[in-house]
Amino acid sequence: MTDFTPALLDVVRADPLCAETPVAQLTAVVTPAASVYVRSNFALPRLDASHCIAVRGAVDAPCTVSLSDLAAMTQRHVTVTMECAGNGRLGMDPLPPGEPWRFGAVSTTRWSGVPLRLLLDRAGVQAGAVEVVALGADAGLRDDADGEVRFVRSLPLADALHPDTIVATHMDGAPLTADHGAPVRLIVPGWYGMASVKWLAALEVATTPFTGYFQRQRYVYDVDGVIEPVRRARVKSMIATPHDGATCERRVLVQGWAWSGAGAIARVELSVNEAPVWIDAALGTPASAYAWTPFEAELVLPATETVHIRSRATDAAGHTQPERIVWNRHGYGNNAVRAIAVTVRDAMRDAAS
Ligand SMILES: Nc1nc2c(c(=O)[nH]1)N[C@H]1C(S)=C(S)[C@@H](COP(=O)(O)O)O[C@H]1N2
Ligand SMILES: [Mo]
Repeated sequence: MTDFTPALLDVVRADPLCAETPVAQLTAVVTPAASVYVRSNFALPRLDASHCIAVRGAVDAPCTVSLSDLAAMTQRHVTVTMECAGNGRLGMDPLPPGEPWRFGAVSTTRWSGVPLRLLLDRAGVQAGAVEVVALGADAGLRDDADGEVRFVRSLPLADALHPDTIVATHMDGAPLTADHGAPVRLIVPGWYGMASVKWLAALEVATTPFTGYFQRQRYVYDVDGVIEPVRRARVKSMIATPHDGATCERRVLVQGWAWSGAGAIARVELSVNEAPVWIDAALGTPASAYAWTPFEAELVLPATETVHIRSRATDAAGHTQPERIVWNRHGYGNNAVRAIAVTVRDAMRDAAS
């Protein structure tokens, strides 16, 4: 059972719900709440208003935090572009197992809640702590694990203590919906979505690195058995208008978004029909340090019927989107340059004139 409205999402899997943001909804800075992509690994846990978060482990004073405790604390609002690490999996060949996401498992949302740090400070993190383990209330069976697996993820202590890592209760000013983690979830800006644990049930301060299923068996780049954890989002861009498959005039305003978990976007370039020349797009101001950066450029397309347009982003840390993705076993982190195809209106007439 989910509470989604199918018309506002492109469903990849119905139960548990995995659904993409429709391309047409990716033209706004903040994605309309009903169209924010959903990625759930297990059946929805139904939590009510009496839900509390347990704070325990290597802390001086273990405690439980109720929803009214949270409401009484200092609120923080962060606008965050969140992308599923599996976004673009369908662009990998051969297709790895996992949800076959196209390119809409990314959204930008204004989240509100309490800095995780306030909860940790209240409990008193002890010396020797290295990570904070966030436990979701959802669990289920997996083909490659024994017994029930719970959705549990750890964060390095420094990321957990960052003032913009929040325990969120609201999106877009309204209480979280069940699919997005009601009544409370973690939001970890800059990281791929798996770090933002929904239906947050407990926080455990740990003195050794956590090795659970969703830390070591999933959300890892596995390239020929060499394992690298999936953490911050790789630099990426997407063209939002015109959209893939659209018909447009020869003179066309190309607009889109670029983001990176490693910092600000420094440059976005466009190319037409695999031409080796890249054209710089103009960058707009992002809504926050964690929100995607708008870009645009006016292009004059060749008078052929089908034209391919590509975008390539570079972040302030110097990472540029690769031409081709390094294939990995679970199909994560596909940030390769992608071409959209458009049909040029009256290409033949224009060519003749
Ligand atoms: N408890 C729990 N938290 C979770 C998940 C989950 O299955 N269970 N999925 C994660 C993944 S993989 C992503 S991409 C984001 C998606 O958040 P959303 O559904 O609100 O867009 O939630 C993360 N948090
Ligand atoms: Mo994800």
